[in-house]
Amino acid sequence: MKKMTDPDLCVLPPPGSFPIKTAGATTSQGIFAPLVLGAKSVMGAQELKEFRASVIAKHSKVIAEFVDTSASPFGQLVLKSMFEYADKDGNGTLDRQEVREALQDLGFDFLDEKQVGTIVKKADKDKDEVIDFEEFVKETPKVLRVNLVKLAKRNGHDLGFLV
Ligand SMILES: [Ca+2]
Ligand SMILES: [Ca+2]
Repeated sequence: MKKMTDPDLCVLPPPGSFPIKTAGATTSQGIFAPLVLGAKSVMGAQELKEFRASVIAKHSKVIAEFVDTSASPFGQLVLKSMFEYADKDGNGTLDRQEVREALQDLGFDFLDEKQVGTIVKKADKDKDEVIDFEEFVKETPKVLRVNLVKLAKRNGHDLGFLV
């Protein structure tokens, strides 16, 4: 019988660190980086590779699925990170300028000033000229669905899907 009780085997640290600690640490990457890192922690490297391949192949579908899961706890977390990212002065609401910058950062540079105004107006249900988190959660999935699909068609896979 072999000895199976080597204590060293039991005290090995887990390989790598889990990328689930902070939302703020990932803001320098694509805005979807938290999504991909989240996927990384539940999938193996091989599955992730296949996931990436399928993302590239079926952008529009994946985007639609993300938008559809935005009501899930995970989707809520992503929306919260996005809101905090967009709220540059940290006052808990997004003004038109912050919305415009966030849309630019997302790569939606095809939106002109008028279109940004329309988005803000549509999202601003209580007409106080700023977007609070509740309004953001309601409107963002729709805005993302429309514009991410446009963006994906335009420039492929540079959305932070490929962390
Ligand atoms: Ca703000
Ligand atoms: Ca408002």
